[in-house]
Amino acid sequence: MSRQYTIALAGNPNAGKTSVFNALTGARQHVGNYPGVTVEYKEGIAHHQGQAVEVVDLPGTYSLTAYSPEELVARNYLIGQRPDVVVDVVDASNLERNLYLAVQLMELGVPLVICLNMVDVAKTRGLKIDADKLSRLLGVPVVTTVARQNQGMKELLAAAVELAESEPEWRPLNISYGSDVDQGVDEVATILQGAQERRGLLSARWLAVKCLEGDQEVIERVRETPELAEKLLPVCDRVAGHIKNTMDDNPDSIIADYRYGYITGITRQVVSSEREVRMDLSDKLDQVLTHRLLGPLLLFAVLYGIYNFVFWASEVPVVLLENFFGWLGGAVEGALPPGLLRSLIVSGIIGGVGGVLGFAPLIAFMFFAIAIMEDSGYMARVAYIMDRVLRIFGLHGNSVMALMVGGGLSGGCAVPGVMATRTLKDPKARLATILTVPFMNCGAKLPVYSLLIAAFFAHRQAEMLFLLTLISWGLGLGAAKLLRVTLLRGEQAPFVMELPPYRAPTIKGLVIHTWERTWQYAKKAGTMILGVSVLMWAAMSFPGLPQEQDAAWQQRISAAPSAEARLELKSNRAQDELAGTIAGRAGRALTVLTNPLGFDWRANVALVGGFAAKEVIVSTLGVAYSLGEVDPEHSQSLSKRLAAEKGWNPLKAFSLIIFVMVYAPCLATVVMIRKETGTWRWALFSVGYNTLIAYLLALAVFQGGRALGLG
Ligand code: BGO
Repeated sequence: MSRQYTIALAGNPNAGKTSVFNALTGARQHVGNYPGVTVEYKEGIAHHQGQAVEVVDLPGTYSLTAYSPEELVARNYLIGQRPDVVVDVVDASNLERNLYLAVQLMELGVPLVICLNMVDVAKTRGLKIDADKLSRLLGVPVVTTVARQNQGMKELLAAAVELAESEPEWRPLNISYGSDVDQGVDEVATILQGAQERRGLLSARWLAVKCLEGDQEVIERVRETPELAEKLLPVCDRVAGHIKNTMDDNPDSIIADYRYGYITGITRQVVSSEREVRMDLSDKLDQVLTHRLLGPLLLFAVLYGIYNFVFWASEVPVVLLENFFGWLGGAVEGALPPGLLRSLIVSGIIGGVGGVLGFAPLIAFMFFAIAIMEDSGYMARVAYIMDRVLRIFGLHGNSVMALMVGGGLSGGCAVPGVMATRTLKDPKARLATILTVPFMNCGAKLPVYSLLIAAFFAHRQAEMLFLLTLISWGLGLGAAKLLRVTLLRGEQAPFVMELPPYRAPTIKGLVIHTWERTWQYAKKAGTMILGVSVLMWAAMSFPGLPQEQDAAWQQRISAAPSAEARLELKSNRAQDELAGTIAGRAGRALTVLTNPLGFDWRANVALVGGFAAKEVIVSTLGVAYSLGEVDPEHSQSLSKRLAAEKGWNPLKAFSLIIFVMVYAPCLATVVMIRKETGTWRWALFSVGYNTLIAYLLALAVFQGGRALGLG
């Protein structure tokens, strides 16, 4: 005989919990008090097909915080006693508010059945609720009932027993609370992860959320282990302070907003009303911004506006910075004697890092625009709008966030993009999303585009970047669809799009968000990019010209009839020297493959370096072309140099842009894909998959363009 199951009844006050309890247990009830508190405790026995089931009536609560004794009693009972199933009695006529508790129960991870009660009242109010869809979206059984008339009670008990019989694991629901809180939660959860014995069976993430909500009960428990408290509490304070600074609100209210955002995402899909419903400002804005037709049109207009704004605002600072690095290079050139050291500083360090840092204003303005979209809540709407499109390509609604973070709006980064796929429950859709993220235009590709756009499409800068955004989405989605109909074929699971209420972003929050991300970019330029840039410089400087060859060049140069001819010869000598270096030889060896795409050996060298980090493409081109430069008096920016260079033209530039957009993800992303998929197989697959597609596309662009007489 199977053991006796325990079902705990939870619910908001007045949702009909007592009525459900009475209907299930009849007169077989026992009333007492929870130890130490004056909260009443009721339990009884229900019968399902001759099987006795214990039913425990928890105190009525709106939430699972530690603010009131009732909530604490309910929570501690669930955590301490771990009932087999929790039935949450939900008032269908007040669904949005009642689901708040349901979401919290799901975040805790309890095996849940929703009792959708008072459907009669909902009906008289003109509300229609699609219970099946609600069940699919939440991923839990939903049973409609009218407890007062005993309707649906048998079905409810059967659903609860069936779930108990499957001996379900606790599966905590992870919802996103916005990027600031999510990052904080991850940081705190990582510390808690190591402290298994203090967590008991609770998930580190749940405890982390509670710590950030300032939950006194959980914080007291942490304090019982002084070493843990010492590490954890200062981090919690710092994260809470940061959130307060950027969002001008406490973490607990932001978290509550996002829970309601999750609920709104559900109710929008399952509730329809025959009558006029009262709308707040968020609802009214959503009527326009998430409208089926208007929404996408406005989104396009917003994106287009952003690109125009970014180029307009960054034009002067980018030129100033470029000039500054040009001047700095010239000054060092004048101050140091010719030789390896001068070459290292001017070409390797200033040319390489300066080339990347020069784009910092552009990146900063892009981050500023992204911060406005994120902080206002519009980014969540973008996800909502894009969701319908994504489903066609076999991706998930939640994929949007990962793709956005990964550079869906130029300026993201694939590493957090790949990490952001963790909210996706469907493994195949998640894998497809992970493999699609590297197609997006991350912030590291932006300098490459900007360089080539400035050199070859100077009159259409914003339009070009807008076009590249559309192309990257198109290619990413196409590649995802290809995976979903071949290697990753399978059904799609339903999902919920969060719609948190709109907020007016604060200037302080926008500045902090912009600064944090720009600083990350600058730091990368100063460390990783600097290292790779010096390495690439070395590869492009050694072994240098053999002595007799050099002597022959010097002889020709000194015998040159005019200053102009001398300059030309000097330039040829520098190119000759470069071509003989380690990088030059590697680049030349690759030309067999890349000639049909229009790339010369210097572009090849840059592309190989770009595998370390895409910014390195710009810095390597900077080094390659500044090494070739022999006239420090007339030092030009790299884009001008490329525009004037023989063999470069708009078609070649476009072919290179497409290749850079798609080819192998950078090293950091490959490592992250390995981490998130748990195998090198997918990480290596993404290198091969992307490079192959990149090759075929660039080939089509270059050869197609040539056939059309474009280059
Ligand atoms: C009174 N439909 C309708 N229409 N009403 C329901 C349903 C349902 O499905 N389920 C419960 N109710 P509790 P909590 C009442 O008591 O179970 C009614 O707090 C009244 N009482 O009958 O107590 C239920 O345990 C006088 O209504 O909820 C009860 O969760 C006039 O919802 C109320 C009208 O149910 C709350 C109603 C003296």
